[in-house]
Amino acid sequence: MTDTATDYHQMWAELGLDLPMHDALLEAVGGMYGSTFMTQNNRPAGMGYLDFVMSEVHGLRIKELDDFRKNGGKVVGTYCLYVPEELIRAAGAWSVGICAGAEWAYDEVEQILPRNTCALIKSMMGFKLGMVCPYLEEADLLIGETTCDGKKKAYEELGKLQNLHVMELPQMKREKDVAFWRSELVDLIAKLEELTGNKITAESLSAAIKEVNDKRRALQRIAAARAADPAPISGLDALLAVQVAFYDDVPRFTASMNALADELDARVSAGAGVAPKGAKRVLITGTPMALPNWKLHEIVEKAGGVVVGEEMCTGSRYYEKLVSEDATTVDDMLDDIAAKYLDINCACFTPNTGRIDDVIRMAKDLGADGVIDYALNFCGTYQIESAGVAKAVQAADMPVLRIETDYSAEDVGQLSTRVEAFLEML
Ligand code: BJ8
Repeated sequence: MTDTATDYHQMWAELGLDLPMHDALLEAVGGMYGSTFMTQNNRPAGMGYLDFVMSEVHGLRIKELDDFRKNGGKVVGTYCLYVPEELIRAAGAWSVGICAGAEWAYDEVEQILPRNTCALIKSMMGFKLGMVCPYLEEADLLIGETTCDGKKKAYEELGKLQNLHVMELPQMKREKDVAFWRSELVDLIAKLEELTGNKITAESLSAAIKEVNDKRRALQRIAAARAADPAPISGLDALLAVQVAFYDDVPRFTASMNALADELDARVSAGAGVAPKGAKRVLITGTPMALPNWKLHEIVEKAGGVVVGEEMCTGSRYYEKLVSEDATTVDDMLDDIAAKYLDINCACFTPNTGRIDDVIRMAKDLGADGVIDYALNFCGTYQIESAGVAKAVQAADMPVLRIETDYSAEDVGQLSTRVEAFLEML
């Protein structure tokens, strides 16, 4: 994946990576990227930016983090949408979402975690145990959260290997839960100020809120363009944009995504798209697709469908809602951040009817012909919600396909057959 002109092995060695294994990972992901993304037709020129970012995902970006840290900066790694990147940036640190989207070192992982743990958690542990993730090794602090039981318990193990702070996330959304969550934000601020030596001020927090909102606004523009028929961008490319949003430089990424959105708007006006007008349009809802998990989108789009939206953490849950920009004091900004983040509709919450409302609204707004509900095996929260989601989608007169899978390629043939039959039926 990395530009062959620059050799980063010295940097990776200094980070303590397992070099032969890391080379194997880069080769595998590079091959997947080539066959999945570079074979698509009529991609927007603006995707060149994301192709470049991906080609340097363990190279130039890690060098930037490395240089930042050598100049006294701190890097904070996160695994979940509930961790507010605004606070991390306001403390002068850089936030990176740690990838957990590929099978790695499962033999070692299964000595610690049960075999029947979801792929995302296994991957999170596997990248650490296998010493193949430079983002993890650049992180001065990891932030975990008490979402599902699997993640919560896995953080106990990860915390033995790396500096880790766990935020306690309530699992209901009553007023007292919002107040409790706000108190967790106050604790996080103390932790970040201790780590960076910087005080979070009204000025730094307001600037961070604005910057992160701008990033989300750019992604909203891309999402809105996908309502057009023909779709101006593939689901694969739109998914990639959100995946990259978690770790790229914020202002640079925002500018590039706004340029991409301009191009998509022009395509929509010209009636140009990546799939023929009338191609079957699918909304996907469910568990997040961390890098480099592109499996389901690839299956749908290779079968002739087009994914027009993702109701998931690597999708609308990430960019749909913004933190208010009206507050002028840190206290008021914290109220706004607590409210915005607790408004994310994750299946870890009970009840979580807001997610179903989101799915129906998005499917209608985006002109979806059908919905695919996607859950990782052993993810109890999303698996249990699946029946309710399916019922609500059918009640809204839309077909639904329920899929449970993992990160392996073993079921690709079987899934392709099911997806093809689903698209034919739409
Ligand atoms: S806000 S979806 S990123 S918790 S897939 S680890 S839920 S067993 S990832 Fe998630 Fe935050 Fe929610 Fe989003 Fe557990 Fe399920 Fe695994 Fe999951």
